[in-house]
Amino acid sequence: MHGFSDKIAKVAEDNRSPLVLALDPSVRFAGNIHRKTEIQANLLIKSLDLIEETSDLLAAVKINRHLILPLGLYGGILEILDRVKEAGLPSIVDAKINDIGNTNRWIAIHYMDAGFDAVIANPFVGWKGGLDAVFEEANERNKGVILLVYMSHPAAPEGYGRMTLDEQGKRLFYLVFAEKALEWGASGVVVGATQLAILEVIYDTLGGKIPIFAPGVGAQGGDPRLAQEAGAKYLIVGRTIFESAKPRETIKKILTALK
Ligand code: BMP
Repeated sequence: MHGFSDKIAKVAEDNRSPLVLALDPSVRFAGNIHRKTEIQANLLIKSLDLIEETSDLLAAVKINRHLILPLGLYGGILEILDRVKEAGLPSIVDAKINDIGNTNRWIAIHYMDAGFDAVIANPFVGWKGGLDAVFEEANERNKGVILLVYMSHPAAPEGYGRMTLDEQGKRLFYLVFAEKALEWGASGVVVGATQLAILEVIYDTLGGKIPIFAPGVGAQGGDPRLAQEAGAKYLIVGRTIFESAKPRETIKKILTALK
């Protein structure tokens, strides 16, 4: 078990919530895209307020490039990470690490040393000279690595859903990736909440040993309860909460629907 896995499991239990809040507004919501300082201020204030307002209803917070690019890792993101930590929540950086080892290592070091508890990486690049560097840096710091196994968007079958031919014969990429997650000691896998049959198959392959994080709830059409029933342990929700006029009520509605 990694520090991250224990931490998120405990917070989810204490707060009775499987929700991972993704601080991801749509472009329109963030403000006038031509006024960068206005966008930066909006995103920072909204994110800090949202964490303060909803932290007792969450299992974790996930940050993606919606915030990292405009606010800067060692700028506004540090402020947000401080707020996340003060609230006692674990943090996940969704950088979908996807490069050669040396580049991956730098990406992992920066994010982890900035304070993130877990990183998301793409298993398509493989182990040797690829994700081995990410797992090394994470293990050294007792941080988590979460692997993309099947994405939530409509084109996911073009990549994650393709057949591959290896020494074990013809197999689906997402099943190979689920096995890699077990082999490499990942702290979690991402499987779209929009893909219920695939969620179930991946859950069976993992045998409950690694938690499934399911994005795609709400804005992308995924149903939280069905995703949970199919095997998702954590539900990642972005725009539905971020853009809600009453985020606490929106979260409570989702949580009630899960019971
Ligand atoms: P939203 O709830 O607003 O659709 O946001 C979902 C979040 O999860 C986004 O950060 C997106 O990049 C991420 N995500 C996803 O939607 N599907 C995947 O398969 C993998 C993801 O990381």
